[in-house]
Amino acid sequence: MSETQAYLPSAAWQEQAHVKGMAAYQALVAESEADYQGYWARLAREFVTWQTPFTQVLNESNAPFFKWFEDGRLNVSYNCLDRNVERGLGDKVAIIFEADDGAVTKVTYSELLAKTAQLANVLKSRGVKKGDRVVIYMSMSVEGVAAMQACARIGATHSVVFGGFSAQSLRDRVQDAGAVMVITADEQLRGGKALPLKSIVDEALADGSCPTLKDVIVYQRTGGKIGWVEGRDHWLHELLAGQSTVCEPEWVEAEHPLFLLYTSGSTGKPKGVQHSSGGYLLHAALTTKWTFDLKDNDVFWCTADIGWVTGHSYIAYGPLALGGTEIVFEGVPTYPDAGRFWKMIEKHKVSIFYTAPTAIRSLIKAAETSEAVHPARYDLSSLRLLGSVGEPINPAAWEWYHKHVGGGRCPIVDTFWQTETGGHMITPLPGATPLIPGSCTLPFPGITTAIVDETGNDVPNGQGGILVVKKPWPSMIRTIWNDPDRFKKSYYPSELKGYYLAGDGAIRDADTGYFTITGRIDDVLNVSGHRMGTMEIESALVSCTELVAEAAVVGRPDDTTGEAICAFVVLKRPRPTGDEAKVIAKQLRDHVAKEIGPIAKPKDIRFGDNLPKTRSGKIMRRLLRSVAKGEAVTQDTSTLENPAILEQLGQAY
Ligand code: 6R9
Repeated sequence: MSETQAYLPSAAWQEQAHVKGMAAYQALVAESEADYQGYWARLAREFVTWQTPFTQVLNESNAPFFKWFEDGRLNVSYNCLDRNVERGLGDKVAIIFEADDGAVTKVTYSELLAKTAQLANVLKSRGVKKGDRVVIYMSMSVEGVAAMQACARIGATHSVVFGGFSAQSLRDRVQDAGAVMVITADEQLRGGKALPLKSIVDEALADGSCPTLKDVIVYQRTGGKIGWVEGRDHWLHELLAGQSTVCEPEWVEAEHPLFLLYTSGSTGKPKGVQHSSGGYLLHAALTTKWTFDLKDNDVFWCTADIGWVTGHSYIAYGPLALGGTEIVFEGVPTYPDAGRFWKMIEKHKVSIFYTAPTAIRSLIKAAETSEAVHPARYDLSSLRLLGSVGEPINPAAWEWYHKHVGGGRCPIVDTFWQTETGGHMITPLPGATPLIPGSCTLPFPGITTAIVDETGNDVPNGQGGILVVKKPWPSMIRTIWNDPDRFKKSYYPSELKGYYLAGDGAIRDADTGYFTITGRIDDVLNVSGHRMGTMEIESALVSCTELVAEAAVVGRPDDTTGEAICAFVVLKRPRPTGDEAKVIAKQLRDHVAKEIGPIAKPKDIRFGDNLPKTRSGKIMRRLLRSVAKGEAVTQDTSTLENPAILEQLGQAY
């Protein structure tokens, strides 16, 4: 990696950006190093409006359960809505909503505030109180964002469940969170199709397995036919009728849980990552300003779904906290054709565009196949900044994005972060950081990422290791809901000197000190930027008890999705081949879709009479990874109990 490959910020960028040039970046880093708490306190006063100012900054007395701004009180929805209206931004467009069919609705800050307040009053009228958990199982919509804001307004803790998750996954989350309410829609529209939401909620709640659940609120999106449980189900529009558009915000402590978001770990069921109100909001707003350089006249578009953390920090909270104008898009990038993103950028004059490498890679493929959906066919001159998130962006995709979408003039911020971190951790700042394709560059000012070995000792630059964060930061995960022990074990293992363990491997360049993420070091896969535990998929497969005896799941590289899921399956019946194997593979995929959701369907399924195991009975996953990649097995197989199995596993269905 040499300096000559770097893309330097233009003079204009260095002059106009919120963080102007490398010297400004370094000054912020120096400020945070000189007085860590003072630095964060300054920003917390600047970015968050407190109803009761905090006097304490960081409380480390019960580490790793850190507390930030503990005695301060605030309301997140006040900060995102009322505050902007009070600043005179009431008539400014907060959300430009584009529906699947292209219909556009614009919502101003005053309107979003009124809608949120009404919705908050609905929640209150159904008895939802501060601290109650509300599950939101919604498509991308203004109502989805307003539902999150409404929870924040009354101090209820939301847990958004991605609309692609199955009834079983939804049930697990409602149960674990002990939710009192589910907010959903009758159906969602994606790619010209109406997909069920309410009927999945019905299935999730059918067997009375969620005793805490009282109400299901249904937003009517399509008017499609749905089932109805009297007493439990309520139409949102009926409950909204007559509700006041004023709702006094509930002032909560800074540490009050704003939301839980379930994400995959290496073992067990998905964990409910618990976030705070004050520290979380600070980092969501701060990173939106510095990383995305959000300005008053920008049109910001983050293409993530509100079911993922990116949709929380960079749709529901960060841009609204700054009074920005943003796009909320209901549909998919390939409908009506793969030019949809470019068409929308042109139509809405999007200036900041934030998406995932997997989307970029699939749009590259589409553009290379059909000239009509090539970005060159659209006027993308409104763009000034591009972003990437979710997985490493390979340099070839980076270069294409830079040249064909950004016209060679837009910096790309490759933002590394996680559900647990709440906001950006390692990222370029567009007016400061020289960019090197494939590297997320340097820590955000105040974030103390480092690379260490298994015992927590720093490794020299140029040598790979384990990515950690040395000091607690305001938007960090507070705990795993219902499982503080798992929180400690997963993120603060005793051998790492009290550092936060991210779960990724990384390397710093010997010359520049730039970070490159080398991928997960645990059994978590990243498929199209979605996190999935191999164990979760294995349990889904073996839960197909009539067919499956044993299953092992590994990842393999995939050109479009980054990683692909590869399942090795032993059936309770003789090993199938040919057409029969295809039929059973489909059955298993459908089963996984039902258990977890379609995103967890294995791309490859390989059948064996057994799995390759050591004499002590351990599945040889390293070997499975080679088989999955289609590589010749060069590893030492001398400890393998049953070498003949390898030949059977050669065929993927
Ligand atoms: C925001 C988000 C987190 C995992 C993370 C890492 C991978 C995210 C990345 C990246 C390389 C980037 N990841 N951004 N890897 N470069 N810019 O994606 O959260 O869904 O929790 O996933 O995604 O492996 O540990 P989440």
